[in-house]
Amino acid sequence: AFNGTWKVDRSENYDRFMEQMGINVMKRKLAEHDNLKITIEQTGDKFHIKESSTFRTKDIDFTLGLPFDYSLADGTEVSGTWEMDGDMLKGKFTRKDNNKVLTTTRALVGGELVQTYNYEGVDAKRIFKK
Ligand code: MYR
Repeated sequence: AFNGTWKVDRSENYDRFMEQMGINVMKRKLAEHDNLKITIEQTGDKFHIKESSTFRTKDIDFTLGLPFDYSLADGTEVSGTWEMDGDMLKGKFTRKDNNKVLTTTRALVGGELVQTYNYEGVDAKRIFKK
């Protein structure tokens, strides 16, 4: 059900979230208009994700429940897992530089893909359309 190509439509509190992540204002301004697009291909508990944005293109493979490494567009490295909870994907990732935890979820809401983010008490959302 997550399968398809999703383009970011709008964001909520994303600038504040990135600030909490320690990203400087210049990078935040660029990231606000990153035209992020993700293509999700799920086969059983395996996911293949193609990420493309103004920053980069990247392929990611993971299996639900198995830890993997990922680097954020600003180079911050994290390691963690995605798990399925009902119809929701729940991710928990730990930054390698400071051991702090970033949690994220993906859910389908009214035909849109809603991704939430939390880091150190700050919540944000990005909402994608097909
Ligand atoms: C994926 O499923 O797309 C790959 C794994 C995602 C890991 C965590 C994503 C957090 C992205 C936060 C971006 C914040 C930039 C400061």
